[in-house]
Amino acid sequence: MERKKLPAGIRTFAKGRGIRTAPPSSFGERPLPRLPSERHFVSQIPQSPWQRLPLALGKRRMLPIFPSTFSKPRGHTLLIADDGPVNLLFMREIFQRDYQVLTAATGEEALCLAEEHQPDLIILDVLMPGLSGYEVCRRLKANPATQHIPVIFVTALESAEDEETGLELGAVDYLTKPLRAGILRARVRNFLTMIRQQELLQELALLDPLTEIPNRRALDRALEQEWGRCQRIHEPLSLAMVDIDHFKSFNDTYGHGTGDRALRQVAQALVTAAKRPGDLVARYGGEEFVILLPHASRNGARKLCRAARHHIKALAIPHQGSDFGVLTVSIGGVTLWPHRDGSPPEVLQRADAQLYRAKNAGRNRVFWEKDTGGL
Ligand code: GH3
Ligand code: MG
Ligand code: MG
Repeated sequence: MERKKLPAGIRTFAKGRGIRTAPPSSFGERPLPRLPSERHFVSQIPQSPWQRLPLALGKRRMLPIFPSTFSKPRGHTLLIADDGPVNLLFMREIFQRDYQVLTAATGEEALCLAEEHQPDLIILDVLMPGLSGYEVCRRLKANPATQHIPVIFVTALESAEDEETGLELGAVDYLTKPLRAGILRARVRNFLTMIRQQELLQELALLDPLTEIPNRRALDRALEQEWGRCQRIHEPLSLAMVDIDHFKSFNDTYGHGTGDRALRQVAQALVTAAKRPGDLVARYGGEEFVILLPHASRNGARKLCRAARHHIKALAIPHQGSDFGVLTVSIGGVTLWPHRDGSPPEVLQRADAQLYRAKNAGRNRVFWEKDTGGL
């Protein structure tokens, strides 16, 4: 066996803003909109990219790798901040058919709503009492919870210096009033399309194309995150390395196409076994997989891995080069308490050492650290 060198909805109802005396609308000839009901809702679940992977593909043929994450609504949420009630109403009317719209009449309110609801895009007025739009943008960009949200300034300030200031602060666009509704709608739509495409690319970069499960980069990220989480709350973390037995000879006998199909079957069998929220199955390399089981006890994790091994053997994929006549896997695992032992690279190394034992003991078995024999 090749020993590789180890590396390292909510749904809330937010109160609408009071409509105060309207200044003259700066948006041109449209008739003044009627006052809408003073309520609007948002629905958004903030998630890290690797948690959204199954949705990235927009298809259902994959098993839910992260089952808890299938509920993200596909609609976009806009946050519009403007101290002019008529402007707010006007923009809300432009967008409310296509997006969920949140409105804020002050900069402070905009900051709170942005952090709480994680809108996809913020449309920001510059001249507002209290915090100016520039200051709001500066604070949004300084806050890790909101710095990724794109900002478009829509303002009456039309000098080149003002535009430069806005763009320097990190806004993606700077539009001056008066604005045509059609132009504003098109700009926002184009930005949201671009953002979605960027997100998709980022998400695809974390997927293994053959098996459609998370790849090693996704595993490294998840392991760092879960390690930190378990360390903070004094919980155990279990990790297992899985390696297909005699896979070289399988490829030699049945061809690479059949080998690829077998890899997909093994991946799906592992995903089926590890389906608690937070569990992660990743393709680690060639014919090696990793099962990450945060919060899992030693016994629980070992039991799950034994079941997975049985399940893969029961797939009964013929393998004439194996002592068992069918395709099997060897698994090595470890359970650590991150607040007192180890590190992410070490957990991988220690699981790999157990895998090595499983291979040496005859393959098709599970070895856990401190086990005297494998099963
Ligand atoms: P052991 O039981 O000791 O693990 O033996 P092994 O033959 O499985 O291990 P070895 O590391 O010698 O061979 C791994 C094989 O996995 C070699 C390679 O052809 C195959 N492999 C790696 N990636 C892919 C892939 O994407 N598709 C296919 N079909 N085969 C792959
Ligand atoms: Mg291998
Ligand atoms: Mg192998």
